[in-house]
Amino acid sequence: MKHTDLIQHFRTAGTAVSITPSGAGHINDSFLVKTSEPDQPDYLLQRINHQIFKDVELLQNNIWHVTNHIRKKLIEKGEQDIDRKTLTIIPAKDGKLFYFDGENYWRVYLFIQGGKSYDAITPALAYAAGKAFGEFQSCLADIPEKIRQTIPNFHNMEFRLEQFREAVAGDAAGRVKNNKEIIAAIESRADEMTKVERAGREGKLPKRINHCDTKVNNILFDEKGKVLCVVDLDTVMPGYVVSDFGDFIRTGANTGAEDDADLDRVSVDLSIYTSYAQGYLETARSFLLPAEIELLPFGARLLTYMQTVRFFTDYLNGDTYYKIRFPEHNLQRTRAQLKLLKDLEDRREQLVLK
Ligand code: ADP
Ligand code: GN1
Ligand code: MG
Repeated sequence: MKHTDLIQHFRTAGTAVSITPSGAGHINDSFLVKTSEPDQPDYLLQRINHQIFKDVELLQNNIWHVTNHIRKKLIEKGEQDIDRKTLTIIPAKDGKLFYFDGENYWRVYLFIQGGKSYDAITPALAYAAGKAFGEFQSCLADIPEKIRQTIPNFHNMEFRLEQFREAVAGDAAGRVKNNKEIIAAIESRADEMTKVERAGREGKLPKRINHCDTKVNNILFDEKGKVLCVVDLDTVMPGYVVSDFGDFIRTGANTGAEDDADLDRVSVDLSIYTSYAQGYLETARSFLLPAEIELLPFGARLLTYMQTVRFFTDYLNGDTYYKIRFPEHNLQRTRAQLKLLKDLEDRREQLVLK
């Protein structure tokens, strides 16, 4: 179905005049829908990857509850410009929160005008992002509706290792033999990297509503560098806060790219790390347990390790999960993440937070 036809199925205002690809996520496809009338909003049309988000209704219900809760709190605080401070779902004409065209699932959000996302940031932006993600967790702590797992075991390291071991055993793409060193690097860290799951089972770590995809480009800033809005709410679900802390460091505090071909460029930027931690703790310290705060630096290693395992598992499986831009992309991503992990390990002492 043509995108111009698709948008007709939603309760949008104005006349859609252009629909162009937007954003560079690894999972969904996004399109900016511009309308001709200056007083009408633009929209973001997204094709939901339903191979990954298998229960689209559950997914959209989660996001509906989350965005309504955030909106309610913004109103209570007397905030202005609320449509730029939370995502707004535009329902389909039949009242559903998505539209199924017989093949694909689609959703529409209000487009946040002037929102800018970065893949590389400054310490000042990192500090603001840290505060915003802390506020995000704090805001959702009392959400009355049940927020469900949109992808079961999403940040469960034990489960990710099981998937990895199955991929090694299955060797679907015949890639195991040339990558023994990576397999050994993953296995040698497996015991330490599953300690959060064990601590959770022993009742030492609580689950809270987390974002679970705190990539640096999932936060929108205004032109002055103030945080507007946290986006990409597909994976908001209960989890350990170390995950959200770690995923931001993995992406925002990397001096190179997530998939850098030049490993010399990949390392942890300590000033970004420290600024993010400072911002995050400013808004989150009041509700975090000492055990959670103590584990934050470990979270940076854990999420970098988890992403290494996830990219590499996908590589072994023959690239079935992440969008790739060239044949060995997932291997290149794996190597870059492993390099970042080693740097985080080497600088362990410098990562300790007070
Ligand atoms: P993906 O799951 O593919 O990462 P996102 O929901 O993160 O998709 O969207 C991709 C990018 O589009 C984001 O990084 C952000 O820069 C931008 N974006 C997302 N939602 C909006 C919105 N409502 N308005 C403006 N820009 C947005
Ligand atoms: C995916 O959709 P995007 O690009 O924000 C992935 C994250 C990974 C990330 C790696 C649902 O996020 O978990 O950390 O790629 N999302 C899903 O860059 O798997
Ligand atoms: Mg995203």
